[in-house]
Parts: sequence; C-alpha cells; structure tokens
Amino acid sequence: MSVRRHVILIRPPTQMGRLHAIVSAQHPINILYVAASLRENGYEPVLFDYEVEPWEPAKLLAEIDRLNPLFVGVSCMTPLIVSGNDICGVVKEAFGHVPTVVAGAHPTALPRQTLEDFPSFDIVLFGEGEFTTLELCQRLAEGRDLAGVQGVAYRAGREIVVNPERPLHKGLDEIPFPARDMLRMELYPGASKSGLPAGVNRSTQVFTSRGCPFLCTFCAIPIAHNHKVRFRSAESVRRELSECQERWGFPHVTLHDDTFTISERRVKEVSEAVGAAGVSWDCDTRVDTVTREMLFSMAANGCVRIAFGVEAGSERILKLIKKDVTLSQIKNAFAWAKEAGLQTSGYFIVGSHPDETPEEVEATARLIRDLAPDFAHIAVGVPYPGTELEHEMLKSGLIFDRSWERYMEHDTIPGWRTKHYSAEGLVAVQKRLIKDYFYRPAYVWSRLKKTGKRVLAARSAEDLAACAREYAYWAKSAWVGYAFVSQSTKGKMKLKPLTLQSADVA
Ligand code: B12
Ligand code: SF4
Repeated sequence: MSVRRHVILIRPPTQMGRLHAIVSAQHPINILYVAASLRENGYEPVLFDYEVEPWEPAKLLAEIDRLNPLFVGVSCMTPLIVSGNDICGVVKEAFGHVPTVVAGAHPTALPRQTLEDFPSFDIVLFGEGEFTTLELCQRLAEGRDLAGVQGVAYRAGREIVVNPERPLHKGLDEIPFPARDMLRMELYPGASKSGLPAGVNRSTQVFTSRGCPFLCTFCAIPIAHNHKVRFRSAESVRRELSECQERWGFPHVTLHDDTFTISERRVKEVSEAVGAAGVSWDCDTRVDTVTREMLFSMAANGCVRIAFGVEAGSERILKLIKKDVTLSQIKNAFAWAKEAGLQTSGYFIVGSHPDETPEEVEATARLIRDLAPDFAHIAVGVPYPGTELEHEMLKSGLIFDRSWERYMEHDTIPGWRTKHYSAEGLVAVQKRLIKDYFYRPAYVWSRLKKTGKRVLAARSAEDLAACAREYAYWAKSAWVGYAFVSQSTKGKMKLKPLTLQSADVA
C-alpha cells in the first residue's frame, strides 16, 4: 500500500464584499507557510484558493478521490468560518473518512466552541501552524490518535478534547519561505492594499516579524502571539526578497508585520535589505514608534506608503481602547510621513469602545480631515472573539446576534450595538464619515493633482499607461464607495448573509 503524503489546503471564498473590487486579493501567505513546511518534510500539499478561483465542488471532490489526502484543511477568520464549515460539509458528505481541519484566527480564539458549533470540522488547529501540521500529518499517516499533539482540538467519540497550546516558534528564520510557487500568479494581478491601485503594483506580502506587544482592546492579533513579538533577521528577509525577485520580479512588496517600526535599529536593517532588492514597499505601524529620521530613511530605501492605526479622535477613547497614543503623536507621525514623501493611510474605527459618544465620533471625523491621509480606512468596531472588546460588550449585553458572517468591518449590519448607537446607526455613521471625507472637493482635487503630477513627470508610454490605470482605479473606487455610502441602512441594505452560496468569487 502506498504511503499517503497529500494534504489539501483551502482558503474559502472571500467575503470582502464590494471592497474586493478595489483591493485585489492578497497571497494566502499563512497557508503557503504551512505548505512550505509540509513540502520540506516530504508531504505534497495541494492548494485551492477560492478567494480567486471559482468554488467548484465537483473539482475538489475529484481531487480528493484521486489523492486520498491525509486531511482537507480550511483557513478561517471569523466571517469565513461558516463557509469553511460548508466546504468541509461537502467533503464529509462524499468522503466521511477524510479528516477535515480548520485553522486560522477564529478557531485559534475558540477551539472548543468551533468544534461544538460546526459539525463538519473534525480537528481544530490553533496557534502557529507549521510544526503542529507536521505532527498532525505524522499521526494521521500512522493511523494514531491525537492525544498530546500540542495546538490541536479534536473529537474523541462524543467528547471534545482540547490539547495544550504549542509554544511559539523561537527561531522564525528556520521556517521555510512561503511556497509562492504554488500560486497561479495571474490570478493575483494587483496591489493588495487600499490606495495602492490594483494593476499598478503587482505585489506580494512578506512578514519580517510575527506578533505585537501592545494591548489594543479590539485587536485579535495578540491572541495568537501572547503579546510577544519575534523578529526574523534582516539576512533572512533579504533572501526571501531575492527569491521573490528572481522568480517573479514583483515591483512592490507589502511588509505585513503587525507593527513594523517597533525597533529602530531593526527598521534600518530591514529597510536597507528591502531597498537593496530595488522594490517599492509599504508597511503598517503605530504613530508612537516612528521618528522623523526613521521615516526619511524608510523613504530613501524605497518605502512609498505607510499606514498608521489611529482608531479614534478622542483622547478619552484612545485611553479606553488601550491604544496608548496621543493626538499630538498622531499629528506628528502623519506630518513627518508626508514630509518624507510617503503616501499616508490611516485606520479609523467608529464604535471601537461601547462608550463612544456622537461627539467623540465627530472628533474622529475632524481628525481624519485634519490629517488628510491619501486613504482613510473607516471601519465599524467588531468584537472579535477573544478580544477585550468582545468581553466588555458581552458583559454589557450589547451583542445580540453572534452570526459570525456578520463579523465584518463593512458591508453588513452588525449583530451588536454600542451604548450610543444602534447596529444600523453604526453603519450609518461609518458611511457618513466615508462620504464626508472622500466626496469633498478638497479630497477629489488632491487626488487629481497627485496623479496629474505623475502625468507631467511621465517619460514613456508605459508611465502614461500607469497614470491612466491610476485614474481608472480612483474613479472605480469612487464609484464603488459611492454605491456603499448612498445605500440606505434600512430597506436595501438588509444583511446579506455572506455564505458560500453568496460570497463573491473573483
Ligand atoms: C493578511 C491579512 C488579511 C488578508 C487576507 C490574508 C489571507 N491569508 O487570507 C486580507 C487583507 C484580505 C484580510 C482581510 C480580513 N481580515 Co485579516 N489579517 C491579515 C493579517 C494581517 C495577516 C495574516 C497572516 O498571514 N498572518 C501570518 C501567519 C503566519 O499567521 P496566521 O494567519 O495566524 O497563520 C498561521 C496559523 O493560523 C495556521 N494556519 C492558518 N491557516 C491555516 C490553514 C490550514 C489548513 C492549516 C493547517 C494551518 C493554518 O498556520 C499559519 C502559519 O503559522 C492578520 C493579522 C496577523 N498578524 O495574523 C489579519 C487578521 C487575521 N485579519 C483579521 C480580520 C478581522 C480581517 C477581516 C475580517 C477584516 C474585515 N474587512 O472585516 C477581513 C476578512 C476577509 C475575508 N476574506 O472575508 C483579524 C482576524 C480576527 C478574527 N477573529 O477573524 C486579524 C487577526 C487582524 C486583527 N487585527 O485582529 N486579512
Ligand atoms: S491594533 Fe496594532 S498596535 Fe494594537 S495590538 Fe493590534 S497590531 Fe498591535
């Protein structure tokens, strides 16, 4: 009998809603990390990325039939858990003996509850995936049970067993680079960050660290990383980038660290490594971990865009959500970034704390206008499982519907409210802030001017074509955004359940 070596890894269809029209799909780096580890250890992973390819059950089932895999695994953030379960349901119905595994942010926060709520999953893998997956495969290949495998929860008869968590990997440099060669690159044509036009910058994402030490009450990242941050060496980042350059020649890279600028010395080393690769890049970070000099040095090394988590315009709310930054730090960071010539982006939240008053939301609106970022990501606060925000809202009885597909920052009516806003009220105020910022003559003029400058500086037909694509991108974004803000939260904008049947497939 041949040894079973295949594993099927799946990203469920996107629930990015209309945003998907303006922010193109990112590479599923987390799954590609797991795939690379599997391959290095002699297994044969097969990827189905339903964010970019059509969900065709017959094709998946034929592949399972052909390969007889050790398991079929899905990666699920909270709003994707329902469609992840639907996919595994289709698998179980046809091949009851093939184990189904769910991993990612949602099951990591709720391992036991995920198995209790979703009958199509056999096994939950929580926390980091590389080493746990290898041990899981070994046990499944040997037909042994999962007792003692750290980082898994599973069914044993009618019981659910939750094993102890696996300690975080100490040496990130030892983990093989994501298996990007498994992607059909033509399915990921553009940039994956709002404000970096799709089609203008073909890009990939690179993690130079994992985790974040801060305490923001709404953020799910510390759940998997225990408020710890671990760094890769600049040399390891340099090698990953040269692999990317040699094989795919991406002109742009997103450094996807949760807070890229935590250590000044390391920012310098990594920026220089990226600069030497000759690509443009962008990153996300906090306003209190940058200096003017750092931003200039990043720009000199090819950084073109920086996004800051701002969240709120009221110092009281910033304290309540444990963001621990001040308004003057926010203003300085944006001013320095602009001075350094970087495109700026800000993340803002309405309802980041259940106590936020309408006056405080207005303070956020004013702050967005004052900062005048190139792009403002204005979200509704979502009480993701395991966060302090969720704990507080459950305690105050503000969550009335835990349908996970509603756990999106946009495009659905929330299943929760705050003390001052109803669920519809939160969406209505989110829409108003978006409209007030993006649909002002000053903003439209600033966009026309910025791209206009590039038209004047164009030296080739290629440069001009890039400018035309950029104009088209902003026009499309304006159209998509307008359709969103002008839709009533009542009537037409009834919750559209984003399940497998209705999720959009690019
Ligand atoms: C990149 C990213 C995205 C990308 C998509 C990435 C992808 N792979 O699909 C984009 C930008 C599209 C995105 C969108 C959203 N995201 Co996001 N995203 C991230 C981010 C920044 C990095 C993910 C990552 O690759 N991490 C690095 C890898 C190494 O870690 P990992 O993801 O935990 O994966 C490991 C294990 O979980 C496991 N694993 C994961 N999947 C699988 C699958 C199998 C089969 C196996 C065996 C193992 C395994 O192995 C991996 C390697 O160790 C995280 C923050 C973070 N630091 O994780 C947020 C994060 C995951 N996102 C989050 C959220 C909320 C969203 C949105 C819902 C926001 C919204 N718009 O409403 C959307 C939903 C999108 C959708 N499709 O419906 C939350 C999740 C919270 C939650 N409980 O769901 C996070 C944690 C951010 C936060 N601040 O809280 N996201
Ligand atoms: S919001 Fe940003 S700074 Fe706060 S914990 Fe999450 S990643 Fe860290």
